[in-house]
Amino acid sequence: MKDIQIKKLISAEKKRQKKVINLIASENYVSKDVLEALGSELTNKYAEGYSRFRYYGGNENVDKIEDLCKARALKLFGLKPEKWHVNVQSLSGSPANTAVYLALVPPIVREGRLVQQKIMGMSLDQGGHLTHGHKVSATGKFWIQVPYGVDKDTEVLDYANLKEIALREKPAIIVSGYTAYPRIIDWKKMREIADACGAILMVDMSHIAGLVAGRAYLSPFEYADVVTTTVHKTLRGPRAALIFVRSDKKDASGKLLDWHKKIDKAVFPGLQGGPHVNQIAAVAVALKEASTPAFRRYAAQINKNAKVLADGLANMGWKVISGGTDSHLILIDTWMSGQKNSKGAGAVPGKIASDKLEKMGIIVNKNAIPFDTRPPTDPSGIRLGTAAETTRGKREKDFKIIAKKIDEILREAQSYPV
Ligand code: DSN
Repeated sequence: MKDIQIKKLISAEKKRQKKVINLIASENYVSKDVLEALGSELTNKYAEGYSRFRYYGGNENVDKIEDLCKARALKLFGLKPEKWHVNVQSLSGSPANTAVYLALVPPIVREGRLVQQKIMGMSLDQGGHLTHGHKVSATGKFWIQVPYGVDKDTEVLDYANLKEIALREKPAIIVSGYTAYPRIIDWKKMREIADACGAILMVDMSHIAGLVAGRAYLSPFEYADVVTTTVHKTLRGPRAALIFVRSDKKDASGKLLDWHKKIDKAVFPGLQGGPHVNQIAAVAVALKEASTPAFRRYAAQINKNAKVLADGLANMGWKVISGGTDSHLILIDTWMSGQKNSKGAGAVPGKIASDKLEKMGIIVNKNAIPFDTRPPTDPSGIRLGTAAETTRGKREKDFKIIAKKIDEILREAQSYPV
């Protein structure tokens, strides 16, 4: 590379990534093949439109790449093309979720007034995502969020309470799948709740997509109407998103709803112009990698490692939200309302916890815990994930050591005034 400044910075970042223990739950390390596709000549190509319906010439190779990517996406999750459609053009998770709302529950102008529809989504501070209707996101400005959360005592979903909210508020769409929820989600119950109030059921499986692909987490496809996912978390692909949607759904009169056509239109030309073709090729590569037996072993190992990390920290006195994990993700209350427990662990605000860990080479993110009393800029906890370090070959014995290191660093941090 001739640009020395950027070359040096890329090389510094490469070194940083190698040196640290990366426990960011939403990050991973892609293969050389994924990087090669991302850095290919495909980045030069404009391809507005979809396969065989493009607004630019010269797309004979691009059409094949997009078709292959779509076929691999459906195959990986065991979906029949007569029942499911997939859009592979969304640039990332937030635009993908916005495209779903725009397509299926759009704001309507009635008698000159904007009528906003309701998205029932988990609150950000309970583990939801900004695009599940939070007020600072466009999804909370053009739609009305009906928030829900976890049970205060168990810190897991209370489906009876969710049903009550749904029946009272009658949302147009219910979003399940979260960014800071470590436990199994009962998709069947979510389907029952959506049916009870006549809502569309959307699952945002961004965090767990790799686990679903690797059969290490229950698949939502049997129950959901729409499934969105980013590709760059447990699925270990490039930064990108996929939208899966049922194409065979009919209305009460038996007419096809054509949700897939609406979704495609919402992505392009609704929200974006030309797709990033290099990214689509890299997604295709990652999807092929995720269909191998080696990836299944990887997904199983992510879960095993997460359990060891959660148990290790719990045994050393740290409060693990919900008491454990069924995925790659762990939420730790480092603050415990300012108290230390009988094992002397606690009373480290999330920001200090994250900063101190980073100084010692362990990268995490500070995170709100359910019913947090501290501000989002310095919440009560940290979020950990095992996907990235599992890619680098770490096993249970390594995560026992990592738990011990985290405990040591946080205990030292307890002695700093807050
Ligand atoms: N930022 C992602 C995460 O860390 O979960 C979600 O967008």
